[in-house]
Amino acid sequence: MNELDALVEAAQASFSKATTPADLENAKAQFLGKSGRLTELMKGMAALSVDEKKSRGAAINLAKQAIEAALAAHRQALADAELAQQLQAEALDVSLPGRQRGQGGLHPVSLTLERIEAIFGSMGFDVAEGPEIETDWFNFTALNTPEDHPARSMHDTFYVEGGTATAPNLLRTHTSPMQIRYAVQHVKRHQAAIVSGVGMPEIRVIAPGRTYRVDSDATHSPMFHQCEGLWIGENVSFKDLKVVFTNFCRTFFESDDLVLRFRPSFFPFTEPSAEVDIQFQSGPLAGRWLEVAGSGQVHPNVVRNMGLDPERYIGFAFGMGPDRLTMLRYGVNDLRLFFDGDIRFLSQFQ
Ligand code: 2U9
Repeated sequence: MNELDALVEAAQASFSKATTPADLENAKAQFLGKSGRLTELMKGMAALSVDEKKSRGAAINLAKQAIEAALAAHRQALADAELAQQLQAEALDVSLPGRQRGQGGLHPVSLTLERIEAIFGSMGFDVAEGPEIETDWFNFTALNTPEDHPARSMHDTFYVEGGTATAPNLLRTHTSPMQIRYAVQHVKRHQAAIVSGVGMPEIRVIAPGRTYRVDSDATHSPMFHQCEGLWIGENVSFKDLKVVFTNFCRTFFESDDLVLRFRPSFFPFTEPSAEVDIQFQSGPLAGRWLEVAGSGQVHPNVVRNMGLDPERYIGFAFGMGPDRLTMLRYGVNDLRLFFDGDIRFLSQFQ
């Protein structure tokens, strides 16, 4: 094999070994670079005669073309390999199921609150929502709760910054403070009619929302929901409470096969007071008395704190726990399931 053929073969071998474009360019420099082996051969022609230059030059040129062709082929091969590798790495598995945006839905307790609002709305009740951080006045004092009442203790109530040393701010322990706020607004708006003796339109309102107490077990959560109701007018009695609440329970539980029982009780803000129990006459819960609410005739002191004369205005109030109502309606036995945020549990209510 002559010297030029050997050089072409050496170049091809060297290019073949290159696995990256940088390797290949280094290999190229060894043959075609300024002091590469082919360039050195060309320099060596200076001493030759004109005829010898012609034939030698043509031979060197052929060798150069062969090396350049080999170089181009290897450049292409490396580029092809790189593209193939990239395609492999970025390959999409089109048989994978698409990522879906899950369908959202309302929390079971929110579903209950919506039902409660719709049912009482159909009986002419407004919905009042307001602050969860309350003052001592609206949460306790206005509701006729004595200074030494156990509910005011640190064991039962979450106190927060703000307020005064003797009347600190707190997380509301019920939604009744919102009803006092609503009633005070209502009385202010209708003050002229009240003072003139014409009288105000009735107060008919429910207050749903989050409430807080220092309490935590299978049936108590430090945050829980309440929905309280208030109906104040000139001739509103326990009879109306019984009608309203019977209608509510039968609609809420979708059963007319259900009876109510009022059991004497005590709350500072109502007098007389009663627990409301219901009993299904058929179905899975039949025969057991279930406590669903507390209620009573609004205490004269509370009516006075709304800015009304208790000799003229009278009415009833009730309070219930939407969390417990949701447990009863769906047969859930642990309250904490509602607040753990486990989507497997919550999605069952959609
Ligand atoms: C005003 C005056 C009186 C609301 C009432 C209850 C009885 C009651 C409990 C039921 C279960 C709270 O959610 S629970 O833990 N509530 O027993 N609530 S009377 O009385 C009011 C409300 C507002 C202005």
